[in-house]
Amino acid sequence: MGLLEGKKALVFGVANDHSIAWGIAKALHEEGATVGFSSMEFLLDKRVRPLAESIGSDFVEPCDVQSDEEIKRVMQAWQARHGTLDILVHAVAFANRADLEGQFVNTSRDGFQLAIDISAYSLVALAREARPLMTNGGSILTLTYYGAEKVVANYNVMGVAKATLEACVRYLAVDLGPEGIRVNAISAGPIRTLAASGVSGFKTLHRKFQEITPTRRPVTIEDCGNAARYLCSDLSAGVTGEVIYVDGGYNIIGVPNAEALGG
Ligand code: 1JT
Repeated sequence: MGLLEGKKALVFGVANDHSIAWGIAKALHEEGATVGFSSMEFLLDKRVRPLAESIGSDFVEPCDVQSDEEIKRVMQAWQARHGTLDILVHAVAFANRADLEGQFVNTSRDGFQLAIDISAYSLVALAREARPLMTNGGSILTLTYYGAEKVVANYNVMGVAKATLEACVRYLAVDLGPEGIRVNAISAGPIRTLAASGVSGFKTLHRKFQEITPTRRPVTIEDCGNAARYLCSDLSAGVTGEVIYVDGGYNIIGVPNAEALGG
């Protein structure tokens, strides 16, 4: 019997089969959860619907997370179909490509607001609308990255957005905790997703990561899915407001050994 038998999960942010959100959705399904999907409209027919169907799901709704109305509409559609919600996965982020290279000091006001609105505020808005459906408590899970806490070259405004997101996780955990709703984040090592592809410096970062991280292998979307089995089930009933690293131990390293540095 799965850890999530009878649970209902809604996953925001699948783009394709390389998405961390897809790794998480697969794992939740394997544990017995019913899984629905919401992503940007242009991704749905070609990418998301076939993936959803492969795990027996026909709840696939478009959502622009910058719109409160669209978020409300998706939650209403979920309520009409499933009544209640147990698990909310937020795997959504965006920044202008131009803001993910060069100096952070050059980030425009618009670029800054855009990154924070889509990557951090959207968690608050989704949590607020999901809350009334989580009548039996629940688990809210988001995705972050090490660039939130230490400076990672080129991550720039996304680092600030992820720092904001991690603080939102803590404040939401306090607001929703009394209702049995837990809120946590997975801080994943670099994974070659659609979001990461083409970002300047990502390829090098991905290669260097494997040489330095204690496990000496890349982090996979299945690794993230496995952490999600724990964070979305009662196994983690005593855990909320946390950032859980799925990074092969990268974050514990102060100075890597000479071998890892390449000489
Ligand atoms: C976004 C993008 C959020 C890439 C992201 C992300 N979170 C992690 N990555 C991968 C990454 C990107 C850079 C990096 C290290 C990891 C792109 C679209 C917007 C949202 O720095 C070298 C830039």
